[in-house]
Amino acid sequence: MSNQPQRISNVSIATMTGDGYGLVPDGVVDFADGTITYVGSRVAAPKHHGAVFDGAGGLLTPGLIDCHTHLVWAGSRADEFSQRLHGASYADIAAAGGGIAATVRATRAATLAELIAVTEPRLQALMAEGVTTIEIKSGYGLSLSDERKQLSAARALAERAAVSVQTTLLAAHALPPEFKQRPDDYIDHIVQVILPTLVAEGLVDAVDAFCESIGFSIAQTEQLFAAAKALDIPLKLHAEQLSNQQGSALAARYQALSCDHLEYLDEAGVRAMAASGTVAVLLPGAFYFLRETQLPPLALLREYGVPIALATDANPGTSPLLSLQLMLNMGATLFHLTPEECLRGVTVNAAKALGLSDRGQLKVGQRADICCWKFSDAAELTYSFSSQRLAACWHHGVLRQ
Ligand code: DI6
Ligand code: FE
Repeated sequence: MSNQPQRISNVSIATMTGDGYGLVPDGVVDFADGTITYVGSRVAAPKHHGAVFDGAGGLLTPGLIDCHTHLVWAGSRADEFSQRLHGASYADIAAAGGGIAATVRATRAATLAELIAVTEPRLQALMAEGVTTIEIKSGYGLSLSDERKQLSAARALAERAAVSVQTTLLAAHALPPEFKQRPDDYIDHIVQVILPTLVAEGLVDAVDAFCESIGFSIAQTEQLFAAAKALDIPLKLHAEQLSNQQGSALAARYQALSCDHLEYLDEAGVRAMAASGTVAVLLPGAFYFLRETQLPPLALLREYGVPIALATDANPGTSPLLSLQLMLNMGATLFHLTPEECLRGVTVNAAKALGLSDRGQLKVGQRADICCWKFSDAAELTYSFSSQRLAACWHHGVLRQ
């Protein structure tokens, strides 16, 4: 955080307040101590004596927020990808010990230092495109010590890089080999041991689960949610990705921050999410990589006014993609979101999906997480993607190098 008052001038500003971009042409943003003190037109700006950054006619947006990632993993699943393209089925691969289980083995075998080392370049790739806040889930450890290792790696990365990290405990991602065919016992173990221990260690900002026919049932998810709620930990849910399990209605009942994926969400689920203010996090990278054909119910989400966010879902199995800008593009091309909806999905609504009210918009009092782009038309952000288009980026008021 820099104490010197700073100004960015000669820019258009997508404040992301109101319904669309909330555009301010020929604008100025001032900030001090990491907090925005003025956003508005240049002519109405207060006198300023500190440094001025010339935005060269570009666009300012809030720093981008990737609100759903599984960024910390070891190993690669490129071999499985190749096997599938040579004709092996997902079931063949799973039967041979592949899939999530393969990533769990590799992640368990890695040391904390190794996990940090393999994750750092992934984080840098996202940051190079303007990400200033990222959510990182566990879920490839599936034991107390290995879930701790994943979350600790995420926290350590936040210390080393100019980015804010929110950690989510996703111990209920898959069944570990120790609990083969005993999912209820594993949920008991999460509720009695993994969750309270890691919460006490301060490693858990939110709790998530994979509620799916091939994941955990509604009853198991609810048991976990009740335990997390009792500890005052916010909830998120992987819901209705491959089938409709009514996970979103359960999540809404527990006032979850977000439900994520949602290709198979129905109207009752949309209505429940609208009533609880739960954000719909859409993940076009997984949709694309799995060659999914069922589209999330965009018209219903709009009709009921459910806030929509977009994220990378970065993970080795279903979304091995490290570009949030690509997700903006896919949000439009694959899900038919407007460019305004796409940008809201990685700023104001992504902040909401993480329960963060201090970022995601450019307005007085918000954190000075700011991207300055080399173009002035906000639609460019959805139209194309590249790390070369970011002119400058401030994280908590500090210009990132
Ligand atoms: N949904 C997914 O698509 C990923 N996890 C989840 O809950 C899959 C993760 C993997 O295959 O490694
Ligand atoms: Fe995911």
